Formats: sequence, structure tokens, C-alpha cells
Amino acid sequence: MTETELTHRPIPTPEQLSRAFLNELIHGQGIDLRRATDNDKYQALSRLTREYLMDNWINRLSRHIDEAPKAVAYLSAEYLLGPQLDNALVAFGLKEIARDGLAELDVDLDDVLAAEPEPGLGNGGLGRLAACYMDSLATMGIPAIGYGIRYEYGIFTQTFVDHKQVEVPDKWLQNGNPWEFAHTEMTQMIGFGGTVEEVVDDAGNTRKQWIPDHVVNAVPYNTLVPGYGGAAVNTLRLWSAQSPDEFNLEIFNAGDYQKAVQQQIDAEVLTKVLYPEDSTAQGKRLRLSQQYFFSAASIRDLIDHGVPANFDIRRLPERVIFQLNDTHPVIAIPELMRVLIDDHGFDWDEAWGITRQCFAYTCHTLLPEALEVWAVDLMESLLPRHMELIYEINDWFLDEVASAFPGDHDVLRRMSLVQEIPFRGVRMAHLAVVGSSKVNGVAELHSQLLRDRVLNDFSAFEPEKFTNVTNGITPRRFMRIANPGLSELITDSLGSDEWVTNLDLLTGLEPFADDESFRQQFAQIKRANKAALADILATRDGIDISPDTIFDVMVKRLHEYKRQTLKLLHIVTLYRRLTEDPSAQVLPRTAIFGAKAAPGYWMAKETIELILRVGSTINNDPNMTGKLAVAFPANYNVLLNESIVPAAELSEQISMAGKEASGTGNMKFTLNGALTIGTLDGANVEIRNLVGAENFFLFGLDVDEVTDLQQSGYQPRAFVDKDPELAATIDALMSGELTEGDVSAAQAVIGHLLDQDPFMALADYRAYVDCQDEVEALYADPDEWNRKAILNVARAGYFSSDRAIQDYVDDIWHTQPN
Ligand code: 26Q
Repeated sequence: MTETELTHRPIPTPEQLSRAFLNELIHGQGIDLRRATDNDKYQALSRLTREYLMDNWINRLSRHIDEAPKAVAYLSAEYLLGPQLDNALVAFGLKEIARDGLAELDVDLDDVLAAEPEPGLGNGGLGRLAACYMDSLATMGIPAIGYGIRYEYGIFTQTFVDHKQVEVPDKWLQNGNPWEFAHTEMTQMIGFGGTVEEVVDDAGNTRKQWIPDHVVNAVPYNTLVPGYGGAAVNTLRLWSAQSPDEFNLEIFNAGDYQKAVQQQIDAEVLTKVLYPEDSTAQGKRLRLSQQYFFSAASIRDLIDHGVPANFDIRRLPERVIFQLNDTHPVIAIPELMRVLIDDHGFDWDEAWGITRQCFAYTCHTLLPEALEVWAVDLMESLLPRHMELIYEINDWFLDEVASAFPGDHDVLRRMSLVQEIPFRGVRMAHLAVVGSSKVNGVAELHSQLLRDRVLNDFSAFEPEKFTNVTNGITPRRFMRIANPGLSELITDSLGSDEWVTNLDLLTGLEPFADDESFRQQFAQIKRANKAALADILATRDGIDISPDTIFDVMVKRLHEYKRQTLKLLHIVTLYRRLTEDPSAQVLPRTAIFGAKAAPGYWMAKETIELILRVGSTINNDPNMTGKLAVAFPANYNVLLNESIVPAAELSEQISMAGKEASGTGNMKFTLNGALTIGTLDGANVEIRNLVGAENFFLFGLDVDEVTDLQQSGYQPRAFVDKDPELAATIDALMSGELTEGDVSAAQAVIGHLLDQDPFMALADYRAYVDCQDEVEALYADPDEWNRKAILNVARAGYFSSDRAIQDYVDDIWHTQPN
């Protein structure tokens, strides 16, 4: 047998698969079918499936080494991958074969799939975006490697106890992870702390040398990322921290066991847990250590293993572009400078010339409190050499600025990489912009606001550096896998499944919007997806919902700017209308929430509690039965998202204008045929432009109106005073009638709205509620509703992550498929 035969195995028949599955169970897992748990079966089927991934991975790897194209190295602290097995089966066309093969053994594939703990190595949008981009890069055959952190504990598992969020650790690795391979031989040693010394090299030059005071080993774990159709399999390389010494034998032998293992514990804590914060950047030492740990390991890995031996490192920009997913990996910029200058002997100017071409930076926020600033003290103690280099970069940069804007001292203060107030700190976004060849926002509006506001000085200084790449989502996971019913209808109608890798083809569905029989099939699929979600919530959460109501969905991280509270005000408005007039004609509605709150974000947790308490009152009120219900399943994650998105009819995208950088949930709902109620924020603007204003429920202040209202002195109470329904809604919440008589339950959340309302929920309330009334009117006409929903699907092709990746290739990376 040749290697080529080994790595080009044919697709099995169901019989062959079931045989191979039994073999894996017995010889791989060491158990027979009768006693095997779902986890055993999951492990066996995964190992079987990954053999196909390994084949393509090996084949492609050797091509890379031979042909040496320019590659993308995506640097991200988060990858919110979601379940792997289902995705791999679909990518290789094995899912139905596996279903049939397992059925022969009386094993249900869905039970096996359900045994997988999803890798939740991310908080929300930013982490999920990285996962979608890995999918597109592989599917499109673009040479790429993703670098990140192998957190032992991913995003916490959310439970509700007495209507409060309680976090439980996410032990996703407990049963072993069949999708990863450790490569200890590619370990990198990462230093921390210590001092910088001057040494004289062989040529007699004085050089700087960093002498760290401790070292942590970075062990890479390769996770295979299959492209759809099995064409290419890319690598996601996640770093795990390991102590360089098992434990200190000397101390151990002297009898101090505790001390002997302490060193090991201290090192390995580095990659223990994902920080569950997604918008406030706190200056924590461990967080900076994580960032440096994975950034430095990745840069050095690329130099050690990503270019041929004897490669002239001056040509690095021809071989690699490091894409920085927000500021979390920005410390990679001074790290590359350090490697070039201290380890390779380059002079400063040449090193800086190379470095600046090797990076590109994506910004994901507009919130000032989310911009990372690291205290200079912390930086000096943890990374003394990097702090020196940052000062040097700053000196060089401020010289450039000074010659561009002579005499303008204020601009120097504003653009400096180092801030003085409120504390001395390194502004990571500034470092990212200065050290990158390109800077992009994640939606048109966001990129414009970056240019006009957040990074205005920088875009005036280097306008050509700034660009936009609107986010995208992978149609494989968020349509083909999540919504098989609609996928099949689309394939039948278009006569091919090419849309899965060329989502623009969905425009071919437009004529079907006027086709009565297509509309009916579309409606039946939506109805079946709603029934499926109802079943899942019944078993998963003991929540009862009726598919005879409209599914009105708001799923995303809990944050004030996203305005879950505005949605709650609407729910209470409907509740009041129904209580005042029990015969009132309202559309039967189920409001579905999914949201995790950062554990330290008090207001967010109060909001969850309030929604749960009000929800439970409404759900237990017999007068509301069949009319109004609130469902808030715990632990919203990728898997649950895949059931919610296909079942949704109304998508809530109601952030205050100018706060949501893009949003990607909004795209998933559009693609799956929900109509959106939303503000002119983030990618909503582009969604509305593409699907047509008449097919989108727009409400609320736009960015300029928000600014005007802020400048004229926003008084939230004025909006209550002039709107009796809003006043009554707030009274109802404050009276305790919706919170089991507890009059203080709503105080924190609603009191804050009345006093400050920084995200102007009260200002947008009337427009929102009136817009919801329009939703009701349209829903009463199913033909019109479905026609608009179909047009949303047909016009959503632009939001494919394949298009986004193509934009990165054309505008930023200049790479070729391989
Ligand atoms: C930073 C420092 C310390 C601890 C945590 C963090 C941290 C971690 C995660 C800060 C931010 C995040 C995540 C941000 C995020 O998810 N942003 C979202 O990115 C999406 C993809 O571009 C956009 O669609 C969303 O609009 C944006 O909110």
C-alpha cells in the first residue's frame, strides 16, 4: 500500500461505516456496543470521521510546504467553534451515511451528536466570527492558520437559581477531545518579567537582551478545520501552558510537596480559563499574560515552522500577514520587533519596516470602555523589553505626527501610544493602528464612525490605511446544518446546492416569493422548525412554548447598549394591554431570550433576573395563556442558536444607534427567513439596504439624532411624562405586580433608566412599540409576511463569510487560493 492510497480513502457505504464504527468502539474506546455510553459512541464516531480530515490535512500540508504561498495567520484570543462532529460529517458528505450506518446498529445519530460538549472558547460575536472565518478560509482553500488559546475552561455554563444567573465551570475537555493533536515537539518557551540587559555581540555591537525571571512552555494543539466539500482542511493551533519542570525535585525531596508543585500550578493557570468579559477591558495581569503568551508563541511558531529553513526573514511580509482580531493580540507587534532586533540582529528601522507590513488590525467596538489600555507599571514588570520598544515606537511615531501637524501639541497628546490620564497606560488600539498596514471596521457604519470619531486623528493622518470589511457568517453551519428543511427547498428550487459555497446564488429565489406553492412550503418548514424548537426547549429546559404564537427572538450577550430592557418594556406593554382589556385583539406572541451576563457586570445580572421574574409572572397568569409568553432558556450557546435561528420569525436588533459595531446574529436570522425589527446600527443598515426598506421594520433614533439628543441634554423622564402608556408600563414594573409583590425588584434596572438611561431606551420606546404594532398587522397577512421573509432569504447572500474573506483577500491580505 502506498501513502497516497492511505490518504485518499473512498467514502464508505453505510455497512462499511457501521463496521468501522464497531471497530473503533471496541479497539479505540475499549467497550462493546451494549455497554457503550453516548460519549463512547461520540468518541468512536469522531475518531472515525477525523480520519477523513487527517487525509486532506496531510495532503494539503505537503502542498503548502512545496509551493510556499503567502498565508494568513489569524490571531484571536477567542474561537467560539460550536459542535464539531456534525460540521465535519456534513463537510465530508458523511452525515446521511453515518445516520444509516448507525441505524443498522440501532444507534440514533442525533443522540451521538448530542453527547458532544461544544468548545466554547469565546464570549460571543468576536469569537464566533473567528470560527466562521476559519470555516470560510478552509472552504475557499486559502492558505491560513488560526492561532489562539486552548482554554481548559471555556465560557461558563449558565444556570438559573431563583431567577438569578449562577455560573458553573465549563469542563469541556473532561472526556477527552478527539479533534485535537498535541505537538510537544513544537513547544515554545515564553518568558515573563525580569530585566533588560546590554550585551556586546561577536561583532562588537551593543545589543539589548531580555532576561525573563520565569518561563512558561507553550504547547501547541492542532485542531483540524474542515472545509465544506472536503477540499481543504486548515489548522487551528491553540496554545496550552505547561510548566517547564514537572515539579521541582529538589524541593520535593526535601519534603515540601506543596511548594514543589506550586510552580507548576502557577504556570498552568495561564490557559485555565477564558475571561468571560466581552466589553469592559479590565487591566488584569493574568489577562495580559494570556495575551502575550499566545501572541508570542504564534509569532515564533510562524517564524520557526511557517517559512523554509534559511528563509530571508526580510521577506517575511511576502509570506505572511498576521490579522489581529481586535487588540487582544496586539502585543505581537512589539514581540516581532523584539525577535527581529534582539534575536536576529536587525537595526531598528529595518525591523520596523518589516513589522508594519506584517500586521493588519480589525476593530470590533465603538464603546470607549472596551478599548484596552494596559498600565505602564504592569507592562514594565511583566514585559520590560516590550515596554521599551513601545516607547521607541511612540517616539518615532510622534516625530512623524509632529512633522505632519507642526505646532499642534494637542494632537500629539491625543495620538500618543501612551496616555497620562487617568493613569499612565499603553493604548493598545493606537499601537495596533500604528503597527499595521491596514485597519478595518466590521460594518459600513462602524468603519465610518471609526474614521469620523474613535480613530479620527489617525484616519486624517493616514486615510488610505482605513477600510471596511462587513462581517459575515458561514452558510454551512447557519443554514445547511442548522436548517436542513429550508436548505433542501432552496436546493430543489435552484436546481443545485452550489449556493452553499456561493451564497449570491440565493437571488435566484426572488421569483419564488410570488409563487403560492413555494410560499406554502416555506411556511411549512418554518412551522416544523418552530415545533422542533418547542420540543428542544421542553426537554432541555422544561419550557413550554406554543408554535401557534409568533416566535419573537432576542439572543445575544446581555449588555445595556443592546437594550434587552427595551424589549422587556414592550412585553410589559402588551401584558398591560391584555390585562386592561382581556378581549383585546393582539397577536399571540412568545418572546424568546438567550443571554449570558459577564459575572462581574451587576446591571446585566439584574436585568436577567428582572426578565426571568416578569416572565414567570406572565407565564403563570391564566389570562395570558395562548396570548403572551416569555421563554428564557439558560446557557444560550452555539448549539442552541442553531435551533433558535431557523425557528425565529421576528429578529430583535434594537441596540442604540452607534453602539453595535456590526452584529452577526442579525445576519443569521435574515438568512433563515425571519424579519428584522431594528435600529440603524451596525450591519442592520446594510441588511435593510439589501433586503429593501419595505421588508424591514425600522424604528428609532439614528446616529445623528442620538448625538443631537445627547448634546441637548437628554432627560429620560421627559419621555415618560409625555407618554401615558410608557408611564403605566413603568408603574406596573415598579408596583411589584409583576414581581410577586416585590416592589424593589425593578428598582436597579428601571431606576437607572429613569435617572440616566445612557442608551436611550425611553427615547426609543414609542417608536419601538408602534413598530411592533406594524409587525402585528403584517403577521395577520401570512402571504405578505412570507413573501417578505422569502425576499430576506433571497437577498442575504452578501452576508456570507466567504464574501467577507474575499474582501479581506482583495483589500488587505493579497493572498491566493492554493
Ligand atoms: C478584553 C480585555 C479583557 C477581557 C476581555 C476582553 C474582551 C473580550 C471579548 C473584549 C471584547 C470581547 C468581545 C467583543 C465582541 O464580541 N464584539 C463584537 O464583535 C462582533 C464581530 O465583529 C460584532 O458583530 C459585534 O457588534 C461586537 O460587539
